[in-house]
Amino acid sequence: MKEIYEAIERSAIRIRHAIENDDTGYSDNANKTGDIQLKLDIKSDLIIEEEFAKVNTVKELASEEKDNVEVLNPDGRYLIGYDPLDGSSLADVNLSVGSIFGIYEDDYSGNSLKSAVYVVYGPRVEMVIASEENGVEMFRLDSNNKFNFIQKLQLNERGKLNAPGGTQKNWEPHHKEMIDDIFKDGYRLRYSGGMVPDLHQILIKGGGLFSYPGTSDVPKGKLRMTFEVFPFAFVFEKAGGAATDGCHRVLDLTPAHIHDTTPCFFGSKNEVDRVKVCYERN
Ligand code: P6P
Repeated sequence: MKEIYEAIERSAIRIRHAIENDDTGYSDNANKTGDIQLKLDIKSDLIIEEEFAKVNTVKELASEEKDNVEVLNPDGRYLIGYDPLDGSSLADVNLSVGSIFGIYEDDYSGNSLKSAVYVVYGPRVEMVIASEENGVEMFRLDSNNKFNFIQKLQLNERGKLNAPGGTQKNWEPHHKEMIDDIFKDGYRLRYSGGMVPDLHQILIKGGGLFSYPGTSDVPKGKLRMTFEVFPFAFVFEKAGGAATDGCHRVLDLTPAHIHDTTPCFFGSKNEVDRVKVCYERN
């Protein structure tokens, strides 16, 4: 697994340089889920592909920016599901963006995850690794391009932040009532439109709720299981929190296709329980 983390570190250093120096404009292509690809999306995906090609234990890559999986080493052990630059459109307004990696064995189901990593490209570049062995560890890039361990991340039983995603006019009534009630309890709104910094903030601040629900126009939600939802569900569970689709533990789900999406809620246990009570009633 160490050589996988090192490939992610090398990729993060190169992607950070691309964010700071390259064109943030749109390409002429769209990905499988219909997002018009930014030149940075394509560049970041290429960088990650190049770095993982050096790792013999990686069997195949499944990228949000590619229709199908790409086989690297038929005898490899791990499958990597990743979003090379999540929230990339925020780069041209100088907001934080991120890369997300799920490290799977055998298949891309939630319970096949063995580790999850994300990188936040913000005022500082930080990498978070979640594993069975070590829980959730945060590292920060220094001026010598070295990632140094900073702290373990652990969620409280309940928090103070609320990050409500999705188009509000299309929220189901029970979802809107739940979100309003959470704000009535004094939670603070923290939502940038970037899943990686928004979830990182909840982890660092000790808790709260991030939600991207199914809506009347997009019942299965926007966020992709393989590349985004499963890796963060793994991180939140290892940090003492939870992740649900409203009714099920997210990591108990299995996508029919690697680009499948799901409604998703990540947070401290108290907040995720609140979601389940609300959704089981409706
Ligand atoms: P909306 C970014 O495009 C992304 O995939 C996630 O990073 C983010 O949480 C979500 O979409 C934001 O979506 O509909 O609020 O713009």
